[in-house]
Amino acid sequence: MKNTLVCIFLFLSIPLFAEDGSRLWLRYEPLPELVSENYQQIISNICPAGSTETARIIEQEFVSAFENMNRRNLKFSKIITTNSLVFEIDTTIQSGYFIQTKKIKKGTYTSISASNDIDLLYGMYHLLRLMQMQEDITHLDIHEKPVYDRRILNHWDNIDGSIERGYAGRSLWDWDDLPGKISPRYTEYARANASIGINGTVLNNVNANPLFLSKEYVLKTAKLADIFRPWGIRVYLSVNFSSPTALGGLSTSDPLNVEVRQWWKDKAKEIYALIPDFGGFLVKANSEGLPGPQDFGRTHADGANMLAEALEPYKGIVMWRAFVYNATSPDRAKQAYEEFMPLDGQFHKNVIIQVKNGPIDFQPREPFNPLFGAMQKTPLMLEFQITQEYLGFSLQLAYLAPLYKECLDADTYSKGEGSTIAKVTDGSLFSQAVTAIAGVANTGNDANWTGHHLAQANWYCFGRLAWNPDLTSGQIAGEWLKMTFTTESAFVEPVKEMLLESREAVVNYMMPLGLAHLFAWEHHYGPEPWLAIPGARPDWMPSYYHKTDSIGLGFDRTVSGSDAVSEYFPPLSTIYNDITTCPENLILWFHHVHWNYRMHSNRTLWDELCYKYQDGVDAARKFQKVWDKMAPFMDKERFEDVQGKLKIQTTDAVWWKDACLLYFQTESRQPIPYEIERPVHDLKKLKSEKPVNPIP
Ligand code: GCW
Repeated sequence: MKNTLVCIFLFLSIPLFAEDGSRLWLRYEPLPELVSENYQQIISNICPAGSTETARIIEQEFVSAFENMNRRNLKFSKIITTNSLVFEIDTTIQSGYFIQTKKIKKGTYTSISASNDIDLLYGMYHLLRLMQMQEDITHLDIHEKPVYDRRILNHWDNIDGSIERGYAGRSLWDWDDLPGKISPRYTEYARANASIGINGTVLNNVNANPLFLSKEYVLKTAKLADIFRPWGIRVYLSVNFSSPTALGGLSTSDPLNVEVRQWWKDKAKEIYALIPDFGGFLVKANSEGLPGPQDFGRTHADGANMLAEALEPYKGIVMWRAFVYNATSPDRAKQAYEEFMPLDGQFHKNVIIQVKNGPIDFQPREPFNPLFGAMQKTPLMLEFQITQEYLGFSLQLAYLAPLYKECLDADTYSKGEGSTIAKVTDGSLFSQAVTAIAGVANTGNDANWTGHHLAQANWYCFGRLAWNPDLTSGQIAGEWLKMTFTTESAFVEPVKEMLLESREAVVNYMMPLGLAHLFAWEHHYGPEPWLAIPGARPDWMPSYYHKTDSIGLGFDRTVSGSDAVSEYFPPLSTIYNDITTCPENLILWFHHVHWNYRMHSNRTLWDELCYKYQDGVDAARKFQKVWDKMAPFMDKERFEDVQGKLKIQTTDAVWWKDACLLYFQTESRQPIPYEIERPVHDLKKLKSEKPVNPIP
């Protein structure tokens, strides 16, 4: 009874201060008295962590977090005593860290051990996470090590401070002020990443401005590298393939030209003189109008290997993107495979091919890219998109862990059953010198970093899955909610449920059953399934993807169609090829399905489509109701901000449903089932208005 009263008192007495979201999941709010008392018994002093800058960070972070959570000072002790927290360097540990409760004379102490101070930093964040979640830390025996060596954010940030596909303000990097003036956000950024194990950042857009390789900008980059280094974060740069011409004044950028090769070697030398731990280059070449080796009749391998050679003396890597497609291809989904498979085995060992999760482009749902598992003699890395280019920008809730997991857990069957993409890319199925994973960042200079408060969860879950792809979406959502809001289960459980359903809701009201790319082509926010601009690239038009006609809907990628199914290993190729075994959530990706085809529900395709769109809208409405009850658990600011966004989401879900159903109905010529809400939009009007970009 007494405890309950204390809890109630505490709950009521904690002022719900205005929060702008800037503290992310590192808020370290005061803990309930009982929990705190227990923690203070287990940790009452801390032994210095060493003499490096990282050691200082570890001490400062832990002490200040501990003091905030427990309202009690933490003393330093030179010797290990009962209830010490000790950071131990142990060079026999191969990877990761241990957190253990160890015996000493009459008591115990908590030890975090690792072979280097960066892993100690990760261990420290793990312990703080347990405390923020109010977990029991009495008997700890934890060993954690990351699955991927390089866990990297890709920033599509431009030199002028804008961000391609960024929806959370402008770039975090103030290039004009660097290297002289330093924003405090640089350290906060590094800290947030370190707390979730991210250890690399590509600072600039893959549509790269050659100026980033100029001495002036390398100096600016070097400053950021200095700030990030003690947090275990290396910097990388996206490079423009024609830099030797554009920046170096050479007459060609041909990768087999001796002077061009020398130019890159000199450039690498210059970079490493300033940034000794520089990570390497990310390259988008011969894609969407960017220059590349094919401009000179050379291959991707020729281009990548030239850069790899320049970086090799310094242990730098080349992340060469497989995101390629051209306007004349009859099936864009096949192209990366067609261009890259013949090159398998031809890349230098410090090249890794960076492949988007799906064969097209970060759609709400795609099958996995068939290059995974197929390219067995070349290291491959996944590229996920954290920024929600195709999932409602920062205006809509779409928790992306389920999307990432769907891909990581997908079985490629490349070495028999169980050849998941996680295993294909983590080096356990095919030995590879480098393992890595990348996420296109959703951060910007908005106070809350990600525009939508709940989109912070996507940054968080990317980091957590890059560390351990076996974590479940629910586990990660639970951690994030507890740290970012409160551990109250009346909040955590329903909101977790909402997060877990949110990506499927977006799929349903935008592009259910395997549909893709029905977006307004200028900005990818609203629906424009009818779009067909004469003279425009056909593969940028929705009609290229949905192929609707009076017979049915969907892209025939079977053996009698584009034959994209054959890029997958059996039995997947056969499963996808057969309409009766193809998973229904991808049926329109692989088949042109008759409007009256009977789905598993026994509804016709047309009716099922209508129900799916309705499901999406219903889910968005449900999210509003769930959230409306959450006011008592947080500050007014974050509550109302999310409430406002969920309202936009519902309105836009209805817009999507109406636009797509009304448009497809012109081909299906069937009535919308009576259980489905009547459209509130008018097709003619929708078609006559350009969908507005809500975050220009
Ligand atoms: O999805 C498309 C985006 C482009 C992006 C490109 C890519 C950076 O619309 O904005 O360019 O993918 O991944 O290279």
